[in-house]
Amino acid sequence: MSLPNLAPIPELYVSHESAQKLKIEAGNLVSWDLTPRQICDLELLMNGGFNPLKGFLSEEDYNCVVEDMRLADGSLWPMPITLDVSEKFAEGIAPGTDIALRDQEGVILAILSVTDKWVPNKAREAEKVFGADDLAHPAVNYLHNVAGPVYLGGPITGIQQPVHYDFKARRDTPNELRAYFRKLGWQKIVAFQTRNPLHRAHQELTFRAAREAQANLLIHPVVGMTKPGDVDHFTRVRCYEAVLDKYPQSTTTMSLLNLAMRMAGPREAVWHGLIRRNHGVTHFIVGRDHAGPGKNSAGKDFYGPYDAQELFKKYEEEIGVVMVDFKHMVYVQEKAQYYPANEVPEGCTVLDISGTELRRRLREGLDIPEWFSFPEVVTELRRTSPPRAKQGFTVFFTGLSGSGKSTIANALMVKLMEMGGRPVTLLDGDVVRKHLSSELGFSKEHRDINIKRIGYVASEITKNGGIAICAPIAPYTATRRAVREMIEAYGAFVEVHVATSIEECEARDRKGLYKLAREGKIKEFTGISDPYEEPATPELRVDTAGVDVDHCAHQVILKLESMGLIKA
Ligand code: PPS
Repeated sequence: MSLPNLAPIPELYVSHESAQKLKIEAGNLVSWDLTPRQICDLELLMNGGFNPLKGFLSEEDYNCVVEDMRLADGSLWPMPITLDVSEKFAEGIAPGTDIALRDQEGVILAILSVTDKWVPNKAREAEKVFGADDLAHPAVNYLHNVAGPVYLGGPITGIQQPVHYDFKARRDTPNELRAYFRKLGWQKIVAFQTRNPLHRAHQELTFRAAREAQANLLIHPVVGMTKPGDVDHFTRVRCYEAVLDKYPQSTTTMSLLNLAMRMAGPREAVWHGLIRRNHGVTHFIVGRDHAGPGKNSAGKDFYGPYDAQELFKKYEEEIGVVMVDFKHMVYVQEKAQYYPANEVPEGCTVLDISGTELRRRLREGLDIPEWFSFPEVVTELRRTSPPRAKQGFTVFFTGLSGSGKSTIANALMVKLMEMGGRPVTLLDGDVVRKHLSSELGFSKEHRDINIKRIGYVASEITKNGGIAICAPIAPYTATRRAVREMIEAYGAFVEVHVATSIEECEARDRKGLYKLAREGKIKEFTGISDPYEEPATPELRVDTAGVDVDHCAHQVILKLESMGLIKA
């Protein structure tokens, strides 16, 4: 295990000439438009990052991976890499079919020769792979609410790599990294996996890890998909570039990994180890709560803080990579330097800033001390995360028809326009249905499309620094959550539940729709013949019964002030 085997590993690409020919032939095949996550998975399948996988898992491999973290042939593999598709697409596919896999612009990247098609037991997958069938886990939510219901498996013939326009020089395939290590004569390489900006503590710990292992260092950040709400990878890579200068020259390199993380804690750590082995590294830093997804729906951590280290240790030999424990580094004021938390000299003052505290300081434009981070990193973070009062945000009203959403939303819009500073757009339920969704009805499928359209427009407004006010019924929790995730990538999402009771809405019946719904003349009417799932933890809940509109809108304004989104 001590010296790396840096010989090339198998890739799934065909030769350049064959690729040209295949691409033309594949134009006649039935095609599947890959999702962003599938593109990440496909890239690592094709370039050997997921070696020994030869394609998307077959049903037998899938079952073995879910149950035992192994492929059917016994090789260690902890993560199901599956091609999930819609029921409609799956209808026309049978084992023996070849499918052209296309990126989001329609470019054919690979051919999948289907050997297996099955409907997975997603609850079982969630329990075994992620530890709980709990939608608070981002990958479990993805599994149930984003991934298609049918899985296709089979070998891949790689035609071309997914195209990246950003940071091209920093992206390496496993074989490119292996060749680089060979060329420089690096014998031991310790990799650091990260999805966050690097601050001084990270720089210290990675530097120490490399020194202790007497190894060179590979900073290997994930730029595919990370946890919803993370700092975007463009900003992070600019921050990493700045930190790279702080390491002793020629001991350290950085490469970007287009991995779609699952935040699966212990299983994910083992998976990360195997992926790094494929990239030619010998050592891997595993931290406290590695790839942790945060709290479950009962407010408890999904995994114990050292579960990932324990599982990695158990399989270390098979992974073929030595685990280096992550040392939690803290700043010791009197010594003006970083120490591992368990080695702090007695009587000294320890300083630390948590991730939550850092986000608060960025949000509120407060000081971030030099002992904590590098000025270049802070400048970069401030550039992309201006104080909240200057960022875009979305106020998303949800509630029954006739609950008063539109009226409050209108009043709020006027009040915000009176304050000035940011453009305000109102996406009212009825207005959206007229201009964006006129072809849609009120089935679950159509309501979901409608809400996701609203979410998309609101996320663009938020991204560009504006205020979006949405006021649809939005009856389903999962869809509201999907919209929240879209928006929180760019700014705050303020969910306001207009909690006027069904009795009150029906008594008001401003549009006469409840009467028609009771008479069965309008089908699938929310609250009467169609469900409304109440938000469990909205940012604000208002009830309009006996309260005037002005007061309700004022409550929202106070909430926005308390969140730092507007200044009094
Ligand atoms: S949804 O579920 O969020 O897509 O609904 P939304 O786009 O907000 O549209 C709701 C408005 O459409 C009218 N309407 C109905 N509502 C609920 N169920 C059924 N079947 C239905 N048919 C028509 C109704 O006027 C809603 O407007 P609001 O402003 O909510 O009263």
